[in-house]
Amino acid sequence: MEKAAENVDAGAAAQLQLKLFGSWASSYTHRVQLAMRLKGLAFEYAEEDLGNKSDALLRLNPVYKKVPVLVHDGRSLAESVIILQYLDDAFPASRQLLPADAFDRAVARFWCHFGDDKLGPAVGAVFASTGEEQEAAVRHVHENLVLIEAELREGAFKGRRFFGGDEVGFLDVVLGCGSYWLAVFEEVTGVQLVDAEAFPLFHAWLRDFEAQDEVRETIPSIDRLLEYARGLRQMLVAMAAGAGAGAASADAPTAAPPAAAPPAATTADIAVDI
Ligand SMILES: N[C@@H](CCC(=O)N[C@@H](CS)C(=O)NCC(=O)O)C(=O)O
Repeated sequence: MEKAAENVDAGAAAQLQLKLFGSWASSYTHRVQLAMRLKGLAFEYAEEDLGNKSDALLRLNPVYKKVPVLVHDGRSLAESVIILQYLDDAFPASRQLLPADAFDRAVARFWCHFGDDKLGPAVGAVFASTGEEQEAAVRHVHENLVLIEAELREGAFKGRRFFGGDEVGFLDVVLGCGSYWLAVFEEVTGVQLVDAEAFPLFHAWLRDFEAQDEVRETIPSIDRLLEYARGLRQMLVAMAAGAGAGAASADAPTAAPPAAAPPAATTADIAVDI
């Protein structure tokens, strides 16, 4: 297990009780890492091999068996969004990522749900498909980006630098950790997803988000992500062609979700959880 103690604001003893089980390429893990960095919370990190999950992970998250899992004072929590909300509640003196106003909090949660329920799966479908199926998936991504762009232009987030206001907040963390994959997927598939002219506000927000120190500290290098994504794409396309998981390249990443898909799955059946 890799252990990396974050060396920020070590004053509060409770912070020393935080341990995160994660995976280096997991955007859900990055959400929790980024949130703790923004809050100045020290934590221990345990890297999971998702192809050979540790007994600890299976014990701590027996329901979904996924990362991230956060252990605080010996008690564990799974699901990145639930963990983010818990961190705000459990560390009220730390920078709060959710807005203070009840309505604004609900709006942030709504768009968080949109990200996980619509935008994320749409982007994953582009990555996992080819041909006409991929063209339809790209249209679907654009339909979703139109909705976000409209909120930035004249809706709930009008005039804001970040979704959270002047600083990165809960929704920035949720949408941002995931959105950096857009450029990786564009490079690997050769399909343009975020046209700066079509989605200027979303594009500018993403560049600004990615430039933040805590974000740069959290997101792996583009080269490492590209290598991972190329292997994953190769495996997904082979599986969708009916070649079966056995045809996946030996150096393909050990990403559990694709490996769990049936050999003759159509690309529409394959979920990409990154
Ligand atoms: N909804 C979960 C998704 C977590 C997730 O999909 N984790 C992936 C890595 S990115 C995982 O652990 N996959 C292993 C598996 O599915 O067996 C969250 O928000 O935490």
